[in-house]
Amino acid sequence: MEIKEIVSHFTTYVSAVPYGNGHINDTFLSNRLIIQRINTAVFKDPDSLMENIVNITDFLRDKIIALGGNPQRDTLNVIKTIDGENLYKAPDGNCYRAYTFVENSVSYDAVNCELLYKAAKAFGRFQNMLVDYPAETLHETIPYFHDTVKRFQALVEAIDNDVAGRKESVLKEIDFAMQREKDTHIVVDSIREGSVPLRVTHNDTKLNNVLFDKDTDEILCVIDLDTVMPGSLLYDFGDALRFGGASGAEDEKDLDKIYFELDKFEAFTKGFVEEVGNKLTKKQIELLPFSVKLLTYECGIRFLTDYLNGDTYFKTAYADHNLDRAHTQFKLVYDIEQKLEEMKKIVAKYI
Ligand code: ADP
Ligand code: GN1
Ligand code: MG
Repeated sequence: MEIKEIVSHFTTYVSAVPYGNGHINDTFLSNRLIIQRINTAVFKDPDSLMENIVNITDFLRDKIIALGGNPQRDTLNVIKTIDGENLYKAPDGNCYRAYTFVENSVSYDAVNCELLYKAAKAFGRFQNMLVDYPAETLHETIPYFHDTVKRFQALVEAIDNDVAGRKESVLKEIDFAMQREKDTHIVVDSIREGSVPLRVTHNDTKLNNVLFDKDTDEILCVIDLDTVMPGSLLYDFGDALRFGGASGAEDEKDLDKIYFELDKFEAFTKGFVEEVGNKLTKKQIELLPFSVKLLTYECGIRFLTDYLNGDTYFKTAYADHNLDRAHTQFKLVYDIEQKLEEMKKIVAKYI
């Protein structure tokens, strides 16, 4: 399908350029709109997904206006098709949506402590603004998204099926994952018991899902709302530090360059606790450092599973891309394990 044709369902076509570097959707910028092909292999019910996003952004817009903010920059804004639909469904089955382009904004793939502190505040405020959102009206866009027990089962299935014939080449990585199976139950069980409450959370708090002002680095908004669903604050905290606390890129090949940085952990913890600290239960506080290890492990086993399945989920640029990503995540897990005691002390400093 021609991009020109797609754009014309939302606005006048001028030109279109690929934009950003997410692993899931295809993003274009055209005539001051962000146009995205929704990855329907990942999000199987795009209508429900868009219903979530329209409702969430409407809710956020009302709050931002009430607080005297700028709703054009402080939240995403969905642009409907010229026929008034949330999505353009192309004859070839692909689904597209549009947002207004947040002008003069930037998202970062590598961050310093100052930006991390700000990003933590952005995710914390996002969480606070949604605290009274009617969670029961949200569709679960990816069921069991952060259910580590189910993620582990998916890995076991991928190992058993070995569809891409890659199992023999990753026995060490499989062993690393297997040794930590007992960790997979901890947060899931705490949610079931009620010591960790279910909230509306973002669930994909990678740092490049926050937009900053290009000139001042002031926080603008949290984006990539596809996975906003009931979850745990621990998921948002852990996933943000999985990415933000790493010393290098998610696909760095030189593992000597990959370790977990405690100053980044401290910067993010400070910002997050300043915003949501008063909402944390005793159990959540206890599990904050562990959540970073868990979410990093979860992402690592997801990359490894996708590698074994023949790279069907995450976008990859070369044959071993998912394996390189799994390696950085496992290296980080190992390093976090050495630093957990230090991390607990840092949490105690801010609670
Ligand atoms: P993915 O799910 O593939 O990660 P995102 O929704 O995060 O897709 O978008 C990819 C990138 O596009 C973001 O990291 C950001 O840089 C940019 N982006 C997305 N939406 C906007 C927007 N409304 N205004 C400006 N930039 C945006
Ligand atoms: C994906 O969409 P993006 O690139 O922000 C993934 C996250 C992973 C991340 C790893 C819907 O995030 O869960 O943590 O890649 N999103 C989805 O980089 O699976
Ligand atoms: Mg993204």
